[in-house]
Amino acid sequence: MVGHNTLQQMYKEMVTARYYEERLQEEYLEGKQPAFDISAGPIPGELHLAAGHEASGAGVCAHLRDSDTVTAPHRPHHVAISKGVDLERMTAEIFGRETGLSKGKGGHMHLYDPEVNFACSGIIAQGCPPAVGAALTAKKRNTDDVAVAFLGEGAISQGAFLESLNLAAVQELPVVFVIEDNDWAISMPKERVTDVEDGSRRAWGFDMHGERVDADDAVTVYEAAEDAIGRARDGNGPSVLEVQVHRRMGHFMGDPESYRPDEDVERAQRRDCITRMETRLREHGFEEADLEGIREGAHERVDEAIEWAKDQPEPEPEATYEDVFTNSPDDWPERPSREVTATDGGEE
Ligand SMILES: Cc1ncc(C[n+]2csc(CCOP(=O)(O)OP(=O)(O)O)c2C)c(N)n1
Ligand SMILES: [Mg+2]
Repeated sequence: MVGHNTLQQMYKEMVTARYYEERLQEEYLEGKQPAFDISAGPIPGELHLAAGHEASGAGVCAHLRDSDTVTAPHRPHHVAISKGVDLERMTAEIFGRETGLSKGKGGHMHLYDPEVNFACSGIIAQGCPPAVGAALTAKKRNTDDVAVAFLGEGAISQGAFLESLNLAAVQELPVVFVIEDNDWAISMPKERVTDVEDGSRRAWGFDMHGERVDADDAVTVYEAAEDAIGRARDGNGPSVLEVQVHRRMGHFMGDPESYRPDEDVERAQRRDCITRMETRLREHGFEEADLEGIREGAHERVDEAIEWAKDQPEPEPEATYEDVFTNSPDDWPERPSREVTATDGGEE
């Protein structure tokens, strides 16, 4: 059963993530018009928004602590916020500033916060092997930490995902794979890339537990994740959880979505997980003023983080090659010359 404080916390994270992306959207569009120029403005490059996915991040991460590992894909903001990634430094990273999580060199798809063991990547399913590695580490070290890998339904046929499932199953690792099914992989509808309607069934081929949450509801996600993460933490092995979410936006900012039927866009707008969460909160006795108070607090926090980030310095051009290799080639030590002795290859 979900408690009062958890409900409040999940709602706070969801409205923080939604408003954060609304603000990013405004900032992103600055300078990119009238002809869309992806490299212009304060946030150059691609931007993938996760509006409509918030229930998944909040419901899953409610069971996690800082020492648990989370990996996310290219649509990471809601998960990062729910995992407790530093909002100021994350924002500075997205704006390419020196004080960003990766000194402004990673951008919005490559956020990394070792304080809370969070990382994401633009390569789909790429987060699965590192999550398995983190789970293996936890098991070898005898901690009860767990790892969670988020991925999209478009990534469930990737080798990285399937091989990760196999290793996790064989080694009984404390890892949960969370598939966010938003029905689309860029412009490709789900049914054109897989015949499996319920992606959590991928688990069955590895004799692993798999479950799908169909409701656009953070509380239902919370309950399903409680089982999956509890199972992992108690040493009872991995599982797959698929969560139905909705992509309220284009694949990335600037996507004209000409491939997408109007009814699908309308459905995503109608089935809003935040509206659903507000109904849940009212059922649990929250008043409108409580909800308004949570929203206001979240908006204030976001506005502050964005203002702070925009004030941060940009990295010096000379810093471009720093942290790319462990050392710059100029610093590499002289290689000791190695005597190469010919062998006849068969004396013994
Ligand atoms: C290995 C790899 N192949 C292709 C791409 C290009 N790509 C970026 S996002 C994407 C679709 C992802 O769809 P899904 O996993 O469902 O996530 P969603 O965007 O719907 O959240 C693809 C194919 C990539 N980033 N990585
Ligand atoms: Mg998808």
